Amino acid sequence: MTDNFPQAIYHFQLDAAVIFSQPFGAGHINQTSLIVTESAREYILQKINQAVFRDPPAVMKNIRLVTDHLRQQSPDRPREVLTIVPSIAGQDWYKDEAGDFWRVYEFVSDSICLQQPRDDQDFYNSGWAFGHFQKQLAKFDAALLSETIPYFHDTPCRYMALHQALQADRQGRAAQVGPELDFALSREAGAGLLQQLQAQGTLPLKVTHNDTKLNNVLLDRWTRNALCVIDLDTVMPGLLVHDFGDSIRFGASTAAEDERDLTQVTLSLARYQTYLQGFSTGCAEGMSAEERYYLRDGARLMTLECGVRFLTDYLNGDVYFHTSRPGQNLDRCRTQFKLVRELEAHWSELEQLAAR
Ligand code: ADP
Ligand code: GN1
Ligand code: MG
Repeated sequence: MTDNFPQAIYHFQLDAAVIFSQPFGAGHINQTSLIVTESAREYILQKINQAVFRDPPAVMKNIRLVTDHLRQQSPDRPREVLTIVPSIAGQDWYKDEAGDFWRVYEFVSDSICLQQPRDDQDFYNSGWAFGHFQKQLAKFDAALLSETIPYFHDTPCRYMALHQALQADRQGRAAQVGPELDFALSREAGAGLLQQLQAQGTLPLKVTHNDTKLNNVLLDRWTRNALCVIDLDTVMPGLLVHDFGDSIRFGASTAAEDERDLTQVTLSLARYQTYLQGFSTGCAEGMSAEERYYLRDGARLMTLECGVRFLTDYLNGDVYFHTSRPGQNLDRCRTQFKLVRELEAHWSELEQLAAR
């Protein structure tokens, strides 16, 4: 007998029979469902997006290694580390007949996931969580990790993809994006700064999260303290300033990532400062003076890069990021470019904040 639940769930070692399932969360990449069993235990079932992650077993191996390492550091606090639920066959994933890869995590109990911070404290706590995450991984051997998405935060490579999309113009949309394209091209020359700083040894490669959006950290429902860093698909060698910057582009904006009214989209300096404090405290002594100095470049370039990626996906026909309405990727691109302008307008203030 079949039911309406995703059938892949029957291939995992749950504690009891499934009684409920529904699509869940606001992630742009994987297909996520909440699953509830008759003992009222909750799980997260995900179909891994194979257009994005070409080698799902390698992704899961990274996550297994990283979560094992994190758990060793806080063995008595299970809610603070993502827990993989094994398949019936004892693996960290299940591959169905169609070739799709699925995984299950325990739902982190009494947690909340935010699309925008309610107040400064929420954002401070998320910054602390991502800073602490880097600190906890400081001694992890990066050579053990597969690069799940090559050149993920290589901004010049993202520009190459934009040029290719423009050239191909598969959807005939290039004519609609003149101002956005002009903006992107006007910033292309300096887009490789972080790669240069890495190559010359000023910024060291570390094990970083690489996708530090506010909705990739869970807070405790009651205390609102940082609880658990999730979405570990892109944990790879990267730069500390990437992780700082990606959080800023999402959480220090005064509007949603896909806001259409750009007058609503501004940079909150208070939020920037609060995140900086939380992140620095979480990293503890793990942030060098050079990394601190280039935090604002991380914020600017991660925002620019994300705008370029949204624009590229719009030109390609919305094939990478999930969308729920036409034009959403172009709207997302516009908010990112507005935020780049905002960051540039406050450039010297951002340096002063970091110097404090
Ligand atoms: P995506 O890669 O598509 O962003 P995520 O792994 O970030 O997928 O999951 C999407 C959403 O599902 C998260 O933003 C969060 O709301 C929720 N989520 C994922 N894992 C858990 C978990 N273990 N416990 C509670 N909620 C979770
Ligand atoms: C995606 O998976 P999610 O929704 O947490 C993307 C990030 C982007 C972000 C933009 C693997 O993050 O790189 O910054 O959307 N993840 C991947 O919101 O590409
Ligand atoms: Mg996510």
